[in-house]
Amino acid sequence: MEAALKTIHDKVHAGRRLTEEDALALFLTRDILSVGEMADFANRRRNGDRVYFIVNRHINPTNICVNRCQFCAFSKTKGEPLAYTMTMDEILRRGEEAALQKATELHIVGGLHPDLPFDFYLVMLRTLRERFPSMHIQAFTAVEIDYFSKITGLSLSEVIRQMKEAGLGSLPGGGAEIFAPEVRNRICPEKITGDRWLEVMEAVHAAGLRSNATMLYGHVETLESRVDHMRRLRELQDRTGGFQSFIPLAFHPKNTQIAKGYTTGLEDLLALAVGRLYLDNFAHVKSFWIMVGPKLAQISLHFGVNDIDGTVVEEKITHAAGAQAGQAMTVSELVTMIRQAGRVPVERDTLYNVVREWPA
Ligand code: V47
Ligand code: SF4
Repeated sequence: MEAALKTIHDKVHAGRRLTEEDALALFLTRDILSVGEMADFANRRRNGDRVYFIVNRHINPTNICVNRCQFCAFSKTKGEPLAYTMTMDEILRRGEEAALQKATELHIVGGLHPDLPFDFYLVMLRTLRERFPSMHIQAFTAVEIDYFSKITGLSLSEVIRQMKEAGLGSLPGGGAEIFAPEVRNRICPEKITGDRWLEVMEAVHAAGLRSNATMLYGHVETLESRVDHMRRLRELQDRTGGFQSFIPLAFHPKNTQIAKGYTTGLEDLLALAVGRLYLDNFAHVKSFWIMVGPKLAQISLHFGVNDIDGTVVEEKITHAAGAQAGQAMTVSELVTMIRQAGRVPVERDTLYNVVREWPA
């Protein structure tokens, strides 16, 4: 083992916190098996052999967005041929399908629409909660929450309070991208700053809601900016403890404004493993199988990952940008994938309560 890795290995096994230099050294090594061993150790110390998945359904009510981030192939400008906004009936139909499949979660995110009023979202939450009271609604990125505050003039805490009252259960982790301004200014100049993203999440956690955190990698960012991103997540998590899972998202370049190839398998595994090792205060590291493909997601279960998201059913954001994976997996496919990796499949709900556990 390389000398730098040996020091890190000893720290990990002693339960000591890694530094930013350690994280950078991990990103730079090609000794992927040593990194995997450490990340697997850290994961199993915390989560044992259990690997979680969820029966969920993604809904993207609109792809019309005023931001038009450079890396986003999903969004359209109002009036463009493929721009859409779902009616409440279309949203409810997806909810019905989810209920039939015994989904426990609706995952709802969309573009920043120039003229849908805040009330549209409140009515959507209320209607979904009334019709499907047993489903948890995980909805709106920090970027959308900030936008609602902008268009209404309400404070962040008031927006969150009203949404919570209408049925919002937790927030997904999108919109984080890479916090460093020099990267953000190149890939999403219109988007809220990294500071603001963190401020929104702090307010969300203060309101008693949990959330996830993502990191979009494989575009123009440097390894240092990835470490900086994770450092800021770890700091906020030390203060609030409100993040449930860390989800590195592999950049998909097709139909975007960023000329770059796809990420490699090694890069994907390192992003997940380094997340597990550096973010020692995050219980869960999730490999979103849609982004890395089911095969790599399965391998990642030996590289620090303990969650592979879920059934998903309809995925527009990554597929608009060239994702090759399907859009849906059945429970039995997810269970087989986890079992064959030698782990114990556990169906969870959004807040990581056990819905069903399969014997090993
Ligand atoms: O914020 C957009 C990313 C995110 C591309 O919290 C892209 O459980 C790759 O955050 N290539 C939204 N990624 C999706 C997201 C998410 C997904 C699954 C689970 C959870 C969770 C959160 O998708 C955006 C952005 O970072 N994204 N375009 C692209 N071309
Ligand atoms: Fe809009 Fe989100 Fe796409 Fe950016 S990533 S253009 S904010 S939908």
